[in-house]
Amino acid sequence: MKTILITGGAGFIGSHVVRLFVKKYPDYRIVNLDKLTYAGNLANLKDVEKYPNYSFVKGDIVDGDLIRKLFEEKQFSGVIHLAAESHVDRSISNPTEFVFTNVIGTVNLLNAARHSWKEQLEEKRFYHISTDEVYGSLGEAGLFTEETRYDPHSPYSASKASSDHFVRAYHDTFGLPVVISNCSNNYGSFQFPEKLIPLFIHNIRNNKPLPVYGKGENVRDWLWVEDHARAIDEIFHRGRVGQTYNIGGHNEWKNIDLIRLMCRIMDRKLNRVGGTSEKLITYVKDRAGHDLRYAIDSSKLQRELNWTPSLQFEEGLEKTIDWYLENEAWLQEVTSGDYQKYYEEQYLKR
Ligand code: NAD
Ligand code: TDX
Repeated sequence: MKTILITGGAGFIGSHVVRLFVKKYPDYRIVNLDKLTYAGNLANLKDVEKYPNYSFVKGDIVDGDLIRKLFEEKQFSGVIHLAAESHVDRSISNPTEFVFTNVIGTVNLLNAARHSWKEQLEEKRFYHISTDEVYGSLGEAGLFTEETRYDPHSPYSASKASSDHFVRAYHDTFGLPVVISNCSNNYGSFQFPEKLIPLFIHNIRNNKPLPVYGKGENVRDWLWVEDHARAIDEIFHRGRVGQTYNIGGHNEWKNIDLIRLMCRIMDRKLNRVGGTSEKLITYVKDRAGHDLRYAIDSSKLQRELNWTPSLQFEEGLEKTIDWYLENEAWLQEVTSGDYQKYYEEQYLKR
């Protein structure tokens, strides 16, 4: 029986990965290690928490002793590392936290894996989940490939780029069996409402302003979170050691076009007169260092592992909006307390 460590499993993408693995692999023991920051919520995993192959450990990946002991105790044969500080705007207000979790936390996990995995390395795997933001920003044309030079601009992407370099260095220097993937923007259920799509659903629902950064002309490539989780499953099991795989939705949207589409769908779902929600659009000061465009070439993943996105964006967006409208209690819970303070600092000062 394999024991797999999933870090950050109480967060947005992590909870989808934990759910997929717990249900699909009853003969794996899945250990979810999460600090439960503002972004981690065990309510995201209610449907799998009683499964006999699932367990949760509350802990901080920055705590090297805890990580070392956990590896000794559990004898993991695989790691899927998602724990991170993940929001660009927070990295602009507080960069240091991103260095601790994203860089030092990752190095702690690499050290523990390296010391614990002395033999049968071909049966071990350290899978690091990263982002397309490490490649920087594209102009009007072109796509990020696995060969694109790293050029991070925000403290968030700089910290993720640094962690990617450490993961590759542990492969090259110590022979650690690693694999990395860099994914585009995810959307779907359980995403914390500080990111564009859930924040704007929440604000439209509550007739609050929709703060569009700059002119709304930045482009993002959106991927259904369950398609990302499926790609992670494929890469964890069949990706080649030492390799990087880009994951993307072939689904580029200018922010303002996406926001207008969301407004139209929400008007329909909330029985509002057409055009009502668009009136909430408010142009605010641009994000510092705001990358213009991200778009991913995921042909390597398609060619080698036969993965393709499963959902059309319009369908996925409708499903996502329905989920947030039906899960108002979840939204209320995560937008109270700590988050509320951050929300005020972030938006009410603009
Ligand atoms: P998230 O912010 O929703 O979740 C992060 C999780 O990590 C939370 O549960 C949090 O409690 C936990 N965590 C944070 N610091 C920790 C620490 N020090 N120790 C242990 N746990 C800690 O993030 P997400 O959007 O689900 O992203 C998951 C991963 O995927 C991240 O590594 C992110 O860089 C990457 N990624 C995200 C996207 C996206 O669109 N959201 C796209 C590509 C890559
Ligand atoms: O209030 C807003 N107004 C706005 O115009 C917010 C929150 C965002 N935006 C813009 C900024 C971006 O151009 O929308 C776009 C998407 O913003 P985010 O949801 O913050 O995502 P992004 O900065 O693109 O980063 C995301 O994708 C890559 C995730 O947060 C990262 O974790 C992931 O690595």
